[in-house]
Amino acid sequence: MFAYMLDYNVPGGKLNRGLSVLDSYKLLQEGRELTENEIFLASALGWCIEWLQAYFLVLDDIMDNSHTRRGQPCWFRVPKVGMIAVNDGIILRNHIPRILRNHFREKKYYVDLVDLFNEVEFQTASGQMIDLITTIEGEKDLSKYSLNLHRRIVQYKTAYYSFYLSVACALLMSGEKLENHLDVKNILIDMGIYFQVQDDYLDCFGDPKVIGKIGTDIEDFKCSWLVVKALELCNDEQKKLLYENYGKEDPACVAKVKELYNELNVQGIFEEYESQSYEKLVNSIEVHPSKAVQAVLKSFLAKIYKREK
Ligand code: DMA
Ligand code: MG
Ligand code: MG
Ligand code: MG
Repeated sequence: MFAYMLDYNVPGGKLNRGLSVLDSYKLLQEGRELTENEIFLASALGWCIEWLQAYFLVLDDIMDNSHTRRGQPCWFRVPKVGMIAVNDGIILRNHIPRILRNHFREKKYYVDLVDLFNEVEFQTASGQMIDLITTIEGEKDLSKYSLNLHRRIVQYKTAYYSFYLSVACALLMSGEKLENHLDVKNILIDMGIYFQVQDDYLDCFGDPKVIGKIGTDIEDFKCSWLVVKALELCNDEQKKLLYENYGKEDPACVAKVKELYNELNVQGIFEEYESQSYEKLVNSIEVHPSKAVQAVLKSFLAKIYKREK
């Protein structure tokens, strides 16, 4: 049962986050041939991030009342699992310090590594908290939704663990101190925000067969980038329609919201946002003094630009 739970929840994603530790470490070593042990350690850290991700996703799907993930039913939807998924999430999470202790206990950067994972987990959980409390029944209020609030949510719930964490792991392995790399961190946070805007877009406009999940943001009254943009663009009549239909389970209400997104050409606005963000990110990467760091950031950006999954 244990192995089944792991096989169901840990693999099956794109592994972008995990693989980026090894990729980034390689680039930071500027072409030096890595030893087998270095490859092993970078891979172990990559897997820690994938376990962290599995833990967040198992719980996120319960909280978001989602249906599918990575092309299969969400773990809590598996009949014999149900709310045992909560404990499975905790078990997935508990493996991170165990992996770290097993393989990194003797390293100079061990404490920094443990600290990093703890801090990033706290940031993510805080982001999830803001994401969730904006949707509390009886307190739903679209007038609170703004680009500012959206930014705060996605910076915390997504950017730290999805972008900063991999590169921070590679920096620690390279003997660097994280406080000397705040500029890198800021660029990665911006990249993470862009990535979550894509996720919001794909929730509504992506192909479930490709992204492996069925969107629930409209039903869940999420502070999605799409609804924030729609609120910016709509007239009074369209606003009334949004207020009446956003956050309802009824498929007819969801369809009306999607229709309005099309009317307002939110897709076109997204495409504009996508190319503008790309340009801004490239510019901020290119002013970085280190070519190796530039290569790390560019390889990360190339993985996500115009992604469809
Ligand atoms: C993802 O937010 C954040 C975490 C920490 C999993 P989300 O609910 O938009 O993700 P997804 O669309 O994958 O359910
Ligand atoms: Mg979700
Ligand atoms: Mg969520
Ligand atoms: Mg989403």
